[in-house]
Amino acid sequence: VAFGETATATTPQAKFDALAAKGVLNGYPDGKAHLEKDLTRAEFAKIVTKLFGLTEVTGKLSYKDKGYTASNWAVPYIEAASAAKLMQGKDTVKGIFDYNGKVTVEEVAAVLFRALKLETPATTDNSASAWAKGYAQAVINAGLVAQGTNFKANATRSLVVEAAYAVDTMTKAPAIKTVEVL
Ligand code: 6LA
Repeated sequence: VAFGETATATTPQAKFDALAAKGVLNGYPDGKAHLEKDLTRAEFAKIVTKLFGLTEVTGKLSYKDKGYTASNWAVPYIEAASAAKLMQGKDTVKGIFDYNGKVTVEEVAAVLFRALKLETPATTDNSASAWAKGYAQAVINAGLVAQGTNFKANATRSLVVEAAYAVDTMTKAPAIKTVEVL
């Protein structure tokens, strides 16, 4: 890597390592990334908090799920993502977040759409549910998730790592400076 350049990770494992070094993700106690595993909505809220530099929120319990108490490790992250309006839960009428449920690709798309303030595309061509079609298309168009992805499926750690790495690269890219030549 030449002076002034940043190494670009190309494999999911290298991207995981780069994000782990920044504290966005943690490996498992066995020291492995387990990129093949699914992740829960609680785990995803933690990644969202770290990736977008949100402030953890304590002393607030916005949801009514069983076990959603002050001693639940995920609460500060879920509250942070909710306060930032990046997550709102599965059922706003009943106040259910579903923190133990697996996060789906379309839910990941919804969060990235909101966080990055992506544009709603005029047309869509993807496998997402009706509520998420626009979000899915926006992340496809932004190059964050591949077009052929099953958006209704659970998101693997590998998919989340790839998308998070792309977001981190996008948002941390240095601004191009224009130099006036006299
Ligand atoms: C209440 C609602 O309409 N929820 C939508 C959608 O907004 C939710 O997005 C996230 C990312 C969330 O905000 O928690 O995941 C769950 C989604 O549930 C959807 O309704 C089925």
